[in-house]
Amino acid sequence: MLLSSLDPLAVARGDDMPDAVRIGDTALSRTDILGAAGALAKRIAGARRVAVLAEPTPATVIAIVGGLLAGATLVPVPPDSGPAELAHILSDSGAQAWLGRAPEGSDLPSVPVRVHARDWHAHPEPAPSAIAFVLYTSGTTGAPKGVLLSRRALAAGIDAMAEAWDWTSKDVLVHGLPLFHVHGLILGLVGPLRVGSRLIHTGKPTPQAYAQAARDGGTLFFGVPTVWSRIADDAESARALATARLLVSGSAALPVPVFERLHELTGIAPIERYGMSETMLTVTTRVDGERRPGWVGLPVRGVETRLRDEHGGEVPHDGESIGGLQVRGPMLFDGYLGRPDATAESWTEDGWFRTGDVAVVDADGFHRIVGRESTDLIKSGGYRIGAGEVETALLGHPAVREAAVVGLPDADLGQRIVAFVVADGVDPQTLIDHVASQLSVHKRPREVRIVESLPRNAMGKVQKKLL
Ligand code: MCA
Ligand code: AMP
Repeated sequence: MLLSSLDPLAVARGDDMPDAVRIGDTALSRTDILGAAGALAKRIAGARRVAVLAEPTPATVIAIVGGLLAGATLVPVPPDSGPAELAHILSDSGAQAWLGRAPEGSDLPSVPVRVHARDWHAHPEPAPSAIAFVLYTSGTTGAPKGVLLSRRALAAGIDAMAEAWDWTSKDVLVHGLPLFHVHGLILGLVGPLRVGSRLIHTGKPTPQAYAQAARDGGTLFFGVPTVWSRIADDAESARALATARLLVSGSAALPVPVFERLHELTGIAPIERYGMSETMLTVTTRVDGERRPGWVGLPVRGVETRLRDEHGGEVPHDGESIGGLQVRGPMLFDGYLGRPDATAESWTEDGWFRTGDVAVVDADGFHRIVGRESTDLIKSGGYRIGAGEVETALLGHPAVREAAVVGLPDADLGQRIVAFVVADGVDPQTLIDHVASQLSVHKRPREVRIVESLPRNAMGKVQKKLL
């Protein structure tokens, strides 16, 4: 069922549902969520931009829904952001207050989220072009940029997935992903509220928690490849998922052996889908179509894709020729906050978004993601991490003279962050902890190698391919 309204909460306003969202040990009914969110929305009426410490808790669910009801722009903040990352997100976004708990070190005011408060005042639906979320995401250099996602884009992105996967109010969605990215937050929380399906958020995405959620009636499971690979290694948990309707993988490439092992253990061929913070999901395999290991499928409703070579020339869709993937469609972002330069650079003159990914498309329109154009964007555990941001954090340590960060292949994480560092008298673990304390913990190098010098070309630029 697809909604004509752009209101992301339209269905949730329908009949009550006792455990619409289960998160941790708490079950929230639709009445709980909308009543408490309504009370919060009333208190923040007129607020423009508000931050939410995106812990997987009932208070976060209510803060997000309250912000949406009030028509404010929400800035979800990773709960483990270190001081450098937190300061950047708060100043760059211009957030005026926290909804709910404020992290240490922030002097912004905080508006308490009262889970048991109720208010049923009607809030007018903001314009479709109103920005619902600013999501911070890493680029190849510099600090993360704020991706502006409108209410119109949210609705289009969620509805396209609902159509491709036949996701309806009969489903029970299960995942344990973070609530500050498109995957866990937009698809994974706003998605079920818009579609009207229940959500079980498992806190952490462990194999045991997913198996338990399957026993509790979960039908539609989301995970990043690291989650699926851990499940595929735990045959007993994997077998419990055989009762599911769909297992969906995304945010990074699902290794073919993991696809096959999951298929073997559950009897279900996983759905793979491709997207970005900037585009939400644009390509997926479908509930009623082929699910080819290593391929991400077809453009979703309203999306067009094309391949271009480095000079902007056409690349044939022959299943072999590799080109830069460009996309357009109604779920794309409205630009990077305060960064007209970066926004302009990411679009072609004729209005296509340059994903920065390299792909092939076959004659039937099936897509395979081959990799990224830049080695400076790393995908580790499904998280996108800019090498430049980690290098800046490392260079902030007094013992570090030079640093180069790369992603090396890793069986569990897809890529693992490895830092090559020229430094005096400091041990690797100290530097790992230093990055973990400045940025989100998942941005820490898993390995630091102290070296005499970094390989540089004649221009003095570090040659990462040699590392
Ligand atoms: C370890 N820890 C440390 C340190 N070392 N803490 C501080 N300092 C250190 N040096 C702690 C951590 O705090 C954490 O504690 C624990 O060790 C494990 O952390 P970590 O090793 O980082 O986690 P993991 O178990 O390896 O995580 C794997 C994961 C995670 C669960 C798969 O990577 C994950 O949630 N990925 C999802 C990413 C995602 O949603 N991406 C979507 C973006 P404790 O456990 O106690 O807290 S993509 C998107 O949105 C697009 C549009 C799309 O396509 O969907
Ligand atoms: P993020 O903005 O964190 O979602 O990161 C987006 C990037 O994740 C894309 O540009 C791709 O490089 C990668 N990505 C997302 N989904 C897939 C997928 N199914 N297969 C391969 N790479 C993916």
